[in-house]
Amino acid sequence: MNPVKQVLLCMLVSFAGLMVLPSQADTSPFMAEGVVRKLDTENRKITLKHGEIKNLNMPGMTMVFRLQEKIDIDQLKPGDKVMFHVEKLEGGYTITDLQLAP
Ligand SMILES: [Cu+2]
Repeated sequence: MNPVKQVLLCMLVSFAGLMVLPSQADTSPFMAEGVVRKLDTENRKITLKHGEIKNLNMPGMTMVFRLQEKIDIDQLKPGDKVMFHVEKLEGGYTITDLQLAP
């Protein structure tokens, strides 16, 4: 390969990298891993043993979260593995997205 082609290829690869990386970081909210320990259907609270929650700077632990209205608590049972997104909102740590882990 001649040097000019090499430089052009290098620029192309760098440009492609710039296009891809920021969109990945911005569009997908951080999903933490957890295991359901306890469910409080009446108060919409869930006890999870969770892994690191990067967006909250929280290490792994077992704790209680509130569940946002849109999450169907009836689909969950103790022992289920889940992926979830949590935010610190007024009233405490609130799960805004939750899916059963594959
Ligand atoms: Cu925690």
